[in-house]
Parts: sequence; C-alpha cells; structure tokens
Amino acid sequence: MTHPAIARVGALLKTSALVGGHWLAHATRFEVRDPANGQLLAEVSNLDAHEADRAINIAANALPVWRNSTANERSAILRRWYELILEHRETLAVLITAEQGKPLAEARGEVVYAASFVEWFAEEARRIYGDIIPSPSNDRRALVLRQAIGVCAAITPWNFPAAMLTRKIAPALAAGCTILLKPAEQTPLTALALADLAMQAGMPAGVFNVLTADGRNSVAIGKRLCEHPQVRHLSFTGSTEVGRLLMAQCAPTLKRMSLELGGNAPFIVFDDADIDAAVDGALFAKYRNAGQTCVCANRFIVQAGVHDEFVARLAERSAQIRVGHGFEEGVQQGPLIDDVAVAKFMHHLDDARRKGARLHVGGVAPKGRFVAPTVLSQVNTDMLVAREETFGPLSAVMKFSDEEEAIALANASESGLAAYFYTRDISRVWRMAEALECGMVGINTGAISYASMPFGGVKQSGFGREGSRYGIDEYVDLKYLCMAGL
Ligand code: TXE
Repeated sequence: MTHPAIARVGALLKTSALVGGHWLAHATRFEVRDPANGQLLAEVSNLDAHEADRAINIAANALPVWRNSTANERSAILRRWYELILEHRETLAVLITAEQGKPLAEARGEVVYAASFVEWFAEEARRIYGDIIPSPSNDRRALVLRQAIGVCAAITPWNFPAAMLTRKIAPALAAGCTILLKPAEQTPLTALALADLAMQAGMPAGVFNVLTADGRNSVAIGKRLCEHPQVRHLSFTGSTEVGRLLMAQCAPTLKRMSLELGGNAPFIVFDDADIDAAVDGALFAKYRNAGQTCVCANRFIVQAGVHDEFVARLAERSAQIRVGHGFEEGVQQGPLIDDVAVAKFMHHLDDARRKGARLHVGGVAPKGRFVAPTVLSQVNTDMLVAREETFGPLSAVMKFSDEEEAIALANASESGLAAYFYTRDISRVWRMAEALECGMVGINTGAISYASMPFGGVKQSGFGREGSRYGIDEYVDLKYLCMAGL
C-alpha cells in the first residue's frame, strides 16, 4: 500500500539519483521508510563508488561553463530555485515529515529556513568581490581575486533534510563550483525533490549532482569523494567520529574541508535572569526536532537561587509536549530517527539515573521510536548526558554557585558549537560571551539560526562557517596578482 504522504507528493517524488542532469534508471535500490512506523516510502537508487567516480568526472566537465558564467546568471538561477522551493513548500514539508518524522508545522518552518539560504546566496553570488592592495612600490599593483574552488562534495545528515543541504549547496553554486551531494540514507527524497526544483530553475546539467546510497554504499562513496583528486572541497555535517574519518581520508589529496560536527551546548541560567524567557528559550533550544539538533541545549547549567524553580517549570512544560506521528494535528514532537537513536537516548538516561540523577518527568520506556520528553536534575560531569550530545529530548540540569564555576562547567567539553546564557547583567554578558569556547552564543535567546549569520563551531565541533557573507569563503580560493612594469 502506498504511504499516504507519498500519495500527496506528486511529480516531486524522485527516486533516482541525479547525475549529469539525468535521473539514473538504476536497478539497485534501497528502501526509505517512515521513522514513525517503519512503513515503506520509496525505493531509491543505490549508487556505488564506481558510479561516484563517473559523477565526479561529469561534475568536473561541467565546471568550466558554470565557473565562467556571470555572477548575475548564477544569481538569477539561485533566485528562481528559491522561488520554486517556496512555491512547493507544502510538498517539501510533507516529504520531510514522512522521511524524517518531525511535526509538519516544524517541517514547513524548515522549508522556509532552507529556502532562506538559497535567497541569501543568490544575493551573495553578486558580491564575491576581490581586493586591490596598496602597492609596495609605484611600478607595480597588487590585486586579489576570489575564484571558485572547483568541484565540491557535500555529505549531509538526516536531521534537517532540506536546510543542511541548501546551506552547503547554495554558497558552492553561488561561487561557481559544481557539486556532488551525498544525502543521508534516511532522507534522500527531500534532497532529490530540491535537486529537481534546481533543475527546473535552469541549473545546467552536471552542475548539481545527487548521489543517493544506502548506509554501506555511503561509506564507499564518501571514501571516493575524499580521495578523488578532482574534488577540491568536502563539506560534512554529521557525527564527530565520521568527521574525523573523513578528514583522515582527505589528507592524501590535501582537500579543503568544512566540518560541522556534534555539539554539547551549555544553556546557562543565572539568578538574575528573566525566568519566563529562560524557560521558553530552554523548551525551544531543547525539544525542537525532538532534540535532534546540533545546536540543541544539551546541558542546563542553572544557578542555585533559581535552580529549583527552573527545574519545576521546565518539567511542567516538558510534560505538556504532545508526542505523536508528525502528520497528526497538534503534535509537537515526532519520533527519533531510528532504533540506534532510541538506544542512545535510553543508554544516557539509564547511565545518569544509575549515577544518581533525579528524574522529574518522562523517563518511561519508549513506544517504538517515540520517547517522552524527560527532565533530570543533579546531573554531574561523570554522566554521559553531560559529556556527550544525547540527540534526543532529554533535559539534563546541573547546579552552579558562581560565574566562574558556570564558565568552567560550560567549557568542560571538547565540543564547541553553540552556547546559551540568560542574565540581565550587561557586564556579565560581555564576560560570558568572551569566555565561552564555542562558535555561536545565544544571549537571552534559545533561537540563533539565520541564513545571514555565521553558523559553525570551534574545538572538536569542527571548522568553517555556513550562511552569512563568510559562508562563501569556504568555496573560493584567493589568488594574488602582482602586476609589474607599470
Ligand atoms: O551520523 P553520521 P548518524 C550526531 C548525533 C547523532 C550521531 C550519529 O550525536 O546521534 O551523530 O548520527 C554519512 N563515510 N549527529 O549516525 O553517521 C551518512 O551517510 C562517508 C550530529 O546519523 O555521521 C550521512 O550522510 N559518509 C549532526 C552522514 O554521514 C558517511 C547530525 C551523517 O551520518 C560515513 C547528525 C562514512 N564512513 C548526527 N558514515 C549534526 N552536526 O547536526 C556515515 N556517513
């Protein structure tokens, strides 16, 4: 029986890989299933490393034409792509909910967020300026060009099937690079639909290629993308372990990389904070996408004076979150992506409880892949919930007494993606903002992601920035010209 969501998708349902502007009639396929109930959604082309090689050659052949197109031409195609994404917002949202599980309202929001990167980089495409550097002598002039880096590869995760993709693809295309995208095996349908819209927008054949594959073939394709000398840049968002492996695989060809890896965001609440705002911010920062967000609050670090009130209010609000299938009306939290994610959630919960954490709400056995929003207090740094990202709806609260202790706790992690803190003290705002070891700070807010802002981390959360004017830097090389004899 056809999945009801698939019946609503129509012509935007693409199940074949896109290489060189052609949808591959491919015999070998893998299954994509609804994470909520395991129902089959579609069978998608399962490419192998040999086919990845072929696609790399095609992307390399397409490079000269695309790189030499004018900035206005690239901008216009991206702009059209942006408009088409918004026109098909509902269908794309249905695909996201079907293959990723998040509530439909959140999926709609993701489509708009994903589109905003395409809009942003449609504009940035026209602003890839060079420089003229003051000359060391009067007989010469010095210039800097910013040129497309070449063929680029992107490996994306499943948690934001649309946004993770556009924030890599749009700047690469704006800069004049050609692209090989390997989307997550759980969520290839959104990627293929977006690629279809890019083709409709006028993207020349071979400029934007999508290599779909199951988990096993993804590893093989990933290796080829890393090792192939014609691929000049690899952008990856995913787990820290895979990021490390890809970096090692890229070493022989000295490929440039952008890595956006796991986070372990501290969310600090001081005694002088606006507690209503802090609880609202905490709910958003923790439970959006069922906690499967790299910037999601992983450790609540709360000052002694407001600790009990904060925990009580967080627990009360967490208990009200409606969990269910993403297509059900009024549902606020969908399933986790797979059984491995559920097992990780339960492992972190059991570990914390065994080591003395106090359970306030949730903590019940999962129903399939649905887990209840859960709040723990008396968490300490020995517990997995504090040391690693849970990537699920588990709020782990720790208590602190002074600012110094809060900073020490917050920075006691090898991750450094996002951090949040709530205070009304303006001088503390600066001290904290400067002391936190991370790439992004939310001050009195739990919502920080915009296409116009630089997204990325420090320490073992990776390097490189996505979005903003800095996002283009990942996809250009600088070339210095020294002109003499003038
Ligand atoms: O990630 P993987 P998983 C974190 C989060 C989560 C954990 C595991 O903590 O619980 O990672 O998630 C491709 N060579 N994040 O297992 O395996 C894979 O096909 C080449 C944080 O889903 O890293 C997919 O396209 N590619 C994160 C992508 O890597 C490989 C988002 C991500 O999968 C590969 C997701 C290999 N050897 C998970 N192995 C974030 N930063 O937002 C896998 N892939």
